[in-house]
Amino acid sequence: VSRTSTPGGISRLVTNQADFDTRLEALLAWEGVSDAEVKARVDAIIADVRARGDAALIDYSNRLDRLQVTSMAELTLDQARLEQAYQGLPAEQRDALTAAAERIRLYHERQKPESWRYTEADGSVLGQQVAPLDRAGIYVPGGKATYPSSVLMNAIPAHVAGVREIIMVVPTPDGMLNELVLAAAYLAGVDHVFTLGGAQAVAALAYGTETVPRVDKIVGPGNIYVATAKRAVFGQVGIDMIAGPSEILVISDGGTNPDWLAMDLFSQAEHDEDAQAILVSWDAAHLEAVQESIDRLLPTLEREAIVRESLASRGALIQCRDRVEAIALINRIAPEHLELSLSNPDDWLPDIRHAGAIFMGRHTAEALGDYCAGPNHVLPTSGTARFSSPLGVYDFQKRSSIIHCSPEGASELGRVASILARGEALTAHARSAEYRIES
Ligand code: HSO
Ligand code: ZN
Repeated sequence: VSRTSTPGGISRLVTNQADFDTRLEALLAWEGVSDAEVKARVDAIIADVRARGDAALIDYSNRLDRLQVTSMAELTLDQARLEQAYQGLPAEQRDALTAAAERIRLYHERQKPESWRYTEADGSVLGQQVAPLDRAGIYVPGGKATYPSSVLMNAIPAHVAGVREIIMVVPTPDGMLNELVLAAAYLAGVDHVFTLGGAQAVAALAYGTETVPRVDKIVGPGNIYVATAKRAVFGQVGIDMIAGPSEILVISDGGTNPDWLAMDLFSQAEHDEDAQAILVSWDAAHLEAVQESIDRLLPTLEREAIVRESLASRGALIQCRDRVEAIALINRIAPEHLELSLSNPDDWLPDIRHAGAIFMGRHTAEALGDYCAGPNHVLPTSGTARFSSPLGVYDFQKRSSIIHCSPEGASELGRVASILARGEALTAHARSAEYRIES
């Protein structure tokens, strides 16, 4: 696979090139790392936490996060501590966090599904009852990948869903604790926080210990150990998804300021070296202008090295023929974030089948959605938008079917069930149904 290197290092592709498909596939390819050695270590940690409970959590926290604790009390934060973090923030940060939380809450309130039922002519009632999970566990990464915004995005839908108890775990490597993360937990309605991380935190949430309550579902991002542990406990508990690197696909009609577009690409690329930023346009001169903006603005970035690596390894400026080709690319890539930097984004919507979140028009920078527009920023990555959706209230609820037969309804259904049951040679089923048949 040849790559046209430019000063920005970003690949330049044209859809009519003979090797376009091969090059695009190479850029999109992403293998979720699954390492046998990591798996073995994670399995051992999970088994140890199941066997020794709190004692194992204390040992791992001391060993892996370099702490010196002797009790679970030292790994537990109460509501007063969360509130203190919130009150202690500079007013500007407190206000911004509160405003974001409020908007996220309002958006997610709209997602609340209704229970429903209907009554048949014979008086039988059928329906669906929606109920929240009893307990949800939220994993928050420590260190440099700690995002207070992600605390809001994971906890608020759980809270809106009506989850009875929300438990957050966050590692404190070398005792480092992020006040914004605690403040976000306070605003989002988190009930308990344990300063635990890694596979041991996931194991504690999945199986419970003397101190950590067992949850029903674990959500939230994490490193390879956390991801591997979530995979391992799936089935014992529910999990959200195993997220890949962040991605953005921008479609531009040529009318947006190229500096804006370059910065939109950077905003995803700066997440990490594996993040993917792609821009597609049919306007060749415009693509040159964006390239010029990239080259000029790159040296001004705080995270220049990460952005350069991300753009060089997985980024692309793609020149396509027209709108039809652009739409085909969108649906093929199924991006986590899609920016439609166009004058008529509404006209495009009906043709877009796969995208985690769609940012419409020139002013809707993806960064606005990452923090405070309202919709969730936990989105399907690596093409999984083909079959999954943003994290939402529905992820913290489940449904029970409701069936209430009237005597007439049971009599009618009894006949049908009896025939089918005898066809399956399940005669107790048949007789149970037949008892309800009125003669
Ligand atoms: N873009 C990330 C979310 C995020 N951005 C958090 C900044 N902070 C999700 O794809
Ligand atoms: Zn982001």
